[in-house]
Order: sequence, then structure tokens, then C-alpha cells
Amino acid sequence: MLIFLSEGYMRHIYKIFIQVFSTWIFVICLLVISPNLAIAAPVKLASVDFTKQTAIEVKVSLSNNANELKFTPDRFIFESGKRYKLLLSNPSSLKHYFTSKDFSDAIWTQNVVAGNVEIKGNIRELELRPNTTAAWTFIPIKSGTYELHCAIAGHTEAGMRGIITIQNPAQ
Ligand SMILES: [Cu+2]
Repeated sequence: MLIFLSEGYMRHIYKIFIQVFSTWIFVICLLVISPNLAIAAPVKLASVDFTKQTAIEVKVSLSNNANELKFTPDRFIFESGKRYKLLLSNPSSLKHYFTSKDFSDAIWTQNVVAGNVEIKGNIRELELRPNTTAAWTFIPIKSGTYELHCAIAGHTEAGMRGIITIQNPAQ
């Protein structure tokens, strides 16, 4: 009788043990799986390819036929996240630079096309020889105000400078 009771008791303990154990297994499984659930849970974003946007063309002349030392225009406003194609030309008889290190750090350059050559990667400045053109395609990333100048000695002082602004898109 005593043995029979203790067997029943043991069976009862065993059942409780199994229940507690299986609950813990379940909790551990949830903990293992939940990080994966967290990754899978957010709504899938529609894929957006900024490089496929139609480029907004902006022209800039480095000096002019009269060899005046200035950019035309000398003020630029770009919006972050949009795609631009900056069409540079140098109609003068001197070579000039389009130099704006801080601006180049605030954009993503898709390419620069000059003649039959397409250049990819970071661009710091462009040198345009007399009667040449180049097209700089980029997407502004970081808002701010950046100075522009021509790096040829004396040209900045003579007026070959400008301001480039990157602003957040109008809401
Ligand atoms: Cu110059």
C-alpha cells in the first residue's frame, strides 16, 4: 500500500516535471525564433531606385566668351534625394576648375561624363579646359551650404566663386 502510494506520488511529480519542462522548452523556442520574427515582421518597402529618377538638368558656365572670372550662375540650390545632371561648360580661352570639396562630400556621384569617357566614383573637383564640357550626375545626400570656387591661382579672388545649397525637399 505504501509502495503503491509512493508510486502514484512519483508519477504525479513526474507529470509536473514534464509540464514545467515542456513549458520551458516552449519559452526557449519562442526566444530563439522571436528575433527572426522581428526581422520578418516589418512591412516590405517598395523598392526605390533613386538612380532611375529623371535627372534635373542644371547648367553652369565656367567663365565666358569675354573671359570674365565668374561662374554663371553662381548660386545653386539642390534638394536632397533628387537626381541632378550638372552640365558644365567652359566657353573661355582659359582653363577653370569647379571645386567644392564639401559639396562633393555631401552628394553621391553617379558619374561624370566628359567626351566619350564616363567616370564613376568620388569626384572632388573638375578641371575644364577651354571650350570643353562635362556632365556631372549626382544625388545630394546631406543638406548644408557649401562654397564653390575655381582653384586656379587668383581666380577665386577675382570673383570666381559661388554658393551651393543642399536643402531637404519641400514638404
Ligand atoms: Cu578659373
